Amino acid sequence: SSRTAWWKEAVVYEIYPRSFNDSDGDGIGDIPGIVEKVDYLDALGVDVVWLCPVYESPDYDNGYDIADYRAIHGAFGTMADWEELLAELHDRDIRLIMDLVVNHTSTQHEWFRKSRRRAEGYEDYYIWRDGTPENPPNNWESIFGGSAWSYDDARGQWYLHLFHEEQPDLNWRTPAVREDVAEMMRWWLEKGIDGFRMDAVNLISKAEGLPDGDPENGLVGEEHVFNGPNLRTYLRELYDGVLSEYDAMTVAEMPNTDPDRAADYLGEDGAGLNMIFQFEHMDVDAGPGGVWDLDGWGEFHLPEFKRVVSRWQTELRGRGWNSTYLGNHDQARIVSRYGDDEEYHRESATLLATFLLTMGGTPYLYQGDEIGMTNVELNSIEEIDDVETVGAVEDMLESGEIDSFEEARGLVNYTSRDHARTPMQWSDDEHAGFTDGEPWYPVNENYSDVNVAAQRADEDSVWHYYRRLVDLRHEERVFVYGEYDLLLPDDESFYAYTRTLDEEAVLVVLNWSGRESVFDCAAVDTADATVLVGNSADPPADPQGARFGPYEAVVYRL
Ligand code: TEU
Repeated sequence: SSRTAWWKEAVVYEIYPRSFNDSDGDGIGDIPGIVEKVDYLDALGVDVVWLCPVYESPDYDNGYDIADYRAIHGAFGTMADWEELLAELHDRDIRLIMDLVVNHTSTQHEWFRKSRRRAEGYEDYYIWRDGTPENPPNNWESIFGGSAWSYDDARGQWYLHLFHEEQPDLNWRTPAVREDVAEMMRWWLEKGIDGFRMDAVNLISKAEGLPDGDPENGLVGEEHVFNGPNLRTYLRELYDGVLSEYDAMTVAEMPNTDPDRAADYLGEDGAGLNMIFQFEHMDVDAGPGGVWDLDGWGEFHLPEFKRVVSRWQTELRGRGWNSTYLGNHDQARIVSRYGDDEEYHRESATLLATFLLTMGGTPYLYQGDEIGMTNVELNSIEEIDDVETVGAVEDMLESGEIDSFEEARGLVNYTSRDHARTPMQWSDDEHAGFTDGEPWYPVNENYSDVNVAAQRADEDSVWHYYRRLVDLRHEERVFVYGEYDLLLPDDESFYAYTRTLDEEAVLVVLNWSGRESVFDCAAVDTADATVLVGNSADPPADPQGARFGPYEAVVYRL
């Protein structure tokens, strides 16, 4: 759609508060720590901060198990701290979106405590089913491993949890649940926030009758839990009842969603969502059984990646707005996964920046990627913190798929969410300047080389390149509103595309490989090309027939 909107023009920066900046020396990042870094965000030039959950939580899943939607987690600070953060961001014209986690709560939420004892009005707040403690109601699996059902002795029934057992799924068929969620959203919007990132929200509508899933599926039950029968209605209800009254943006996290479904949820003609996070490009380097499949992981096939990204770019055209991301708090570090975190660290980190900031759709940057933070080495099960990774490894051990951690180690080191959650590397001071105490999770050992202070002092750094690309996106509307056209779809080295808006056209040439490669593309006329930006000292003036170095990335005006 060519209609303009602030959230289409924005660059979003995601903060994982636990690992961003610790102000009080307890080793856990906190909200005053973010306030200290608001000028940093301003210097980078981002327009919106997406703040991962900062609500009261027992932290089985680092805040994605919420005990009170309207209280700030003590380790992160107070509501007054949060209000100060909002004010400081708004003073710099940076907007704030909050994480909305409403597929499930914590077992410690008062709704669950009431539901567990069948308090009047709360009986059906969660998905309870009869059965004996030996026989769960169906064969569905949890995304975090094991069965999706836990037996609750207090109530004498099973409850459904698509994630950890401490994350019971809310029952969206109960109107009071939907009303409570809507009221809570309004409460935050009235506090002045600018929107929501909606966590795992395409799981909220389960198939009628909760039928058994096909046991052959990667996640047993998946066909009955994603994009369920009432999803569009529930989302539309939130839009009509609350969101439509505010100048707020929404981005809905939706694994297992294709462009046709997405179009049905997006925009005023759909369910009112502004954007979704789709996951198809996250599966390109996974095995057929998903990201925890021991066979086939780590095989990144560039033509397949281009096909997936391009399908979203072209199929949503005129039907909905895209989002662009490579990394976040649930994914391995992008330079380790899609680039080369050793020999071509700077080149590949800046190539990925070029992709993120010149693609169609709103770009989402994850903390630390702007300095090229890398994966760590996980050498034993004890070094894993992430509940998903622990569950996946336990499943493999229990099923006999592996006999020891050693056999899953390669996959864990490729995939674990822990990689994204090591503390932010601010400087070469002790603990990378993240904390004066002991960090809750170890700092990546490479912090003396890879850190913000060093990169801000070096004009050629990854950080300065990100900053320049953010500026460029703000200056040239073609990067926001231009049409996308893929070139050389089958090429194994180049990802190249044009963006076109009225009379303006740009060409992006990414040599997405560790090889020198010659660009040769009859489909584009480069006679008048001029370099807008590039990640090398001496980018080819005319790309046609030119040799591009490993991970060289150049943007041309045509
Ligand atoms: O993630 C939902 C989700 O589908 C993830 O399980 C994701 O697919 C997986 O981690 C990729 O390996 C959201 C949050 O982003 C995540 O941090 C939470 O753990 C999860 O919901 C439960 O709230």
